[in-house]
Amino acid sequence: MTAPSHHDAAAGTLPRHQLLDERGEVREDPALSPYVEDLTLEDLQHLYRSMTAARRVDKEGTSLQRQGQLVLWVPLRGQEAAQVGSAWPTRPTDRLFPSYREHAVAFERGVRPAELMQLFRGITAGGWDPEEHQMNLYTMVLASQVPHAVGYAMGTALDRRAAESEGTPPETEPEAVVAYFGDGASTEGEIHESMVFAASYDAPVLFFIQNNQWAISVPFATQSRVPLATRAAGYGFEGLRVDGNDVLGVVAATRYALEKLRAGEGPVLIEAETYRMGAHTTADDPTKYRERDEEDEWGHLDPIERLRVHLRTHHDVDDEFFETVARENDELAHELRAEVLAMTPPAFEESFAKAYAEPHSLVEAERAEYLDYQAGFTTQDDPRDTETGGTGA
Ligand SMILES: Cc1ncc(C[n+]2csc(CCOP(=O)(O)OP(=O)(O)O)c2C)c(N)n1
Ligand SMILES: [Mg+2]
Repeated sequence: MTAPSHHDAAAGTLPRHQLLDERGEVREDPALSPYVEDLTLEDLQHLYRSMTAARRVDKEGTSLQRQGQLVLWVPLRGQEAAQVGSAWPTRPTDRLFPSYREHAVAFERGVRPAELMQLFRGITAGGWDPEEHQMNLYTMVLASQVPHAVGYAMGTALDRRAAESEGTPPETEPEAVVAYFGDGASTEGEIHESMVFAASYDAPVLFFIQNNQWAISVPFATQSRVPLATRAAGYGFEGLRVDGNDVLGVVAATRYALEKLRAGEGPVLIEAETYRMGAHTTADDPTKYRERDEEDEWGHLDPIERLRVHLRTHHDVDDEFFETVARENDELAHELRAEVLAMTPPAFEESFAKAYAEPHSLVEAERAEYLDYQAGFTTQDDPRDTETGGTGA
């Protein structure tokens, strides 16, 4: 079965790369196969571990939110190959700019699941140290990270050129930048501006689009008449369309793109065609806007399942490995849960101090209003809880 595509009219204009098909069989692709030729069994097992760990953490995130322990959770289920496959080939010195669903990318960059969940528990407005992981913090404002990514990429290229002209070229490989965004975000104006600048200045930036077929309740077909990868040509750089549920295809496409960026051959766009198997967030109910048949169809294209089958049938990986990984993932999830439950959220009024670096009269007024409101309650209970909230002043 091939992936359901909403844009068959223009599909013939750009090949869709796939190296590991739905049945776990490897396909030959002259352009991309050479980029995964050196992968060892250990590498494949690492990819499998990362993808399944991310899925297990994701499941725990949803449970924790349902139990009132997280403010919100943003599920990634279905997008593990796109995320792990694109993050794994990056170097520690490369800089990544995520949206808000890139948990598996963050884990691959060494962010601990508990660090990431601090944001979703309201402990912090960030979560991890962007300098330590060379990965920016999440942003909920669609596409806002992409101009930053392009500016950062332009800056690294300029720094390098300046150092070279001064006769002090860095010994390290040129840095690459990856900007992650979704099919929905791709229609924001900032994306157009980013792509124009990136092209004009040959910025070493990879625009990595996870086309998960939905922007909350808006289907991809409404957002674009063409595969998003075809748009790159209009800006004058290369766009690749890849099966985003095929981790080998994503690794290969990303390696190819990073090599091009490091050689100073301008930006690259990758559209990874994948599927958001769960809800948009824990505040969303997808049964209201999409058909069960569609979910079932994509269920057969699961990115983890095909790697599992491949490892079993072509590398003799046995039950013991899969059982061990499952057990390790459960342990990870249990430790994560304990760590999350031990995090004490700060008092609500403290959030006012975090709006700006300097005091601001409007924020001060809001804080005073909140404290006044809170003082109207006679009990220590949360005033937002009307069951126990005192006088209701
Ligand atoms: C500038 C802006 N407009 C609207 C929203 C509301 N919003 C949040 S997520 C979302 C859909 C995004 O879809 P997509 O880019 O495909 O990413 P996905 O959630 O599918 O990963 C929208 C419209 C927002 N966060 N920011
Ligand atoms: Mg989307």
